[in-house]
Amino acid sequence: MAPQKVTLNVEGMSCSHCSGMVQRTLEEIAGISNVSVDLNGKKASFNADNSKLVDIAIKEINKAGYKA
Ligand SMILES: [Cu+2]
Repeated sequence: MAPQKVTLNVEGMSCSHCSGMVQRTLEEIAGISNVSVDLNGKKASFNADNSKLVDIAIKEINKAGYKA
């Protein structure tokens, strides 16, 4: 199965520190790759090996203090 390309809206990022946090949070999740975070566009994009990882990504972003 090919990884699915996912884009999430992320609220609460106000500077490059914030987008860096979201970036690292996503990169730490096994099965998620090609992470890119768009601070100005308030989006995070990545490849997910399965759809469960999308729920995990949302949970982890929210846990880090941002709103996906
Ligand atoms: Cu910040």
